[in-house]
Amino acid sequence: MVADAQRLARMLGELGRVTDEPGQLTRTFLSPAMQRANTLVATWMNTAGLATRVDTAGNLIGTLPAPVPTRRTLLLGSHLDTVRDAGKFDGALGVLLPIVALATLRRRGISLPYNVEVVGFSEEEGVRFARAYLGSEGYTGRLPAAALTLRDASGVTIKDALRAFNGGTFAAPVFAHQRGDVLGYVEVHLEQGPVLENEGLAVGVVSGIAGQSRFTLRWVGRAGHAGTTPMKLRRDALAAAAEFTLAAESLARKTAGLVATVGMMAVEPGAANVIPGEVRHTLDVRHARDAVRRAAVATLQRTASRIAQTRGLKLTWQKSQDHAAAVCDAALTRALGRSVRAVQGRELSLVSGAGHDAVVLSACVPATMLFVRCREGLSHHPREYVATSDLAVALRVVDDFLMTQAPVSAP
Ligand code: HGY
Ligand code: MN
Ligand code: MN
Repeated sequence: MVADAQRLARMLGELGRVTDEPGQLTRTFLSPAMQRANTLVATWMNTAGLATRVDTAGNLIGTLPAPVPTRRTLLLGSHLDTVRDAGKFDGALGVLLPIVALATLRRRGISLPYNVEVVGFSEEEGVRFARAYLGSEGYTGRLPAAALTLRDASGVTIKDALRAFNGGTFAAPVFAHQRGDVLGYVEVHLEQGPVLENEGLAVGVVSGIAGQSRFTLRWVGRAGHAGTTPMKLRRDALAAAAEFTLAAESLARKTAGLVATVGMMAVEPGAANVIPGEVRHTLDVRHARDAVRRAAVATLQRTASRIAQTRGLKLTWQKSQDHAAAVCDAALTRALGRSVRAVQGRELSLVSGAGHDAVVLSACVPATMLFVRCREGLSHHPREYVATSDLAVALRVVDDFLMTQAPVSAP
């Protein structure tokens, strides 16, 4: 497995150089780099014996049929899009690792008694349209029509982008499988946290994924001269957004398990000597328990309204997504855990604070995840890193799972 892990590391490095922004790794929904990534990964899928296609939502789908025709199918995958200035493991690991595992089985002349489908989802991070999971929602036939009107920074709607990608027309994809035919969905992903490293473990299984709410807030005050406008006469949109950002941070700091982040902020008109008249920013709120997350969102909505009123600004608060916490399928997670114990000797179960495509898949098929240790728990950062020795452990776990633990009949 060491040679396979080294090959996987090289593939991750090569894919990590396919970017929309030279000098850093950025691949966003339906971008030129995303399409080059689909082409590159499709060649690796073909080499492993998978037939490939791209659906109308931009998802790359590789299918390896069982030697004896059957409808039973195991799904593996993750996303091929990235955040801005990303690391090369987030998403890509969960697409490339299964491809290497299947290529290894093929080299050993081993076939599986069920079909395997490996999916590279086109959009999980939600960078371009501030809405995550567009790829897996499309793949599972759950892309909400209401989402298609969301616009990116240049005013292009999701529908426009999908039409352009599909040669002028767009028909949303439908899920290609009957629920009863799918043995399960397994997503391999770096942990993006410090737990495995602290425990001295290479891999762990995931019991659940935190729910997340995302919003775009727009503060409208009045631009003005920075030198001549007295402070008491200002309606400074950036000062209001800053006060809100600190209020969100303070609420999260005093609420156990809650995280709140303002990750993107656009300031208009954006000149040093002009009081900001308009600010648009995102808000991302997460917690393992939906009731806590929803209560926090309600508190922050009240806080934002109070700030806007006090400062004489207009505020609009647009929800771009709301995903309940997901519980991984117990039987599938136990099966994966048996492979972890067989390889690593010890099994650790974690809750994911990060969102994943498994959230969407878990709504329609049994889903679980394998987490892989990452250095310092760092992710969404160019220094994101998974040791090749840990890639080898993860490959051995997936190999064991495919050969011995995967359920050969759907639940
Ligand atoms: O934002 C997240 O939780 C994930 O990395 N998409
Ligand atoms: Mn990810
Ligand atoms: Mn991510």
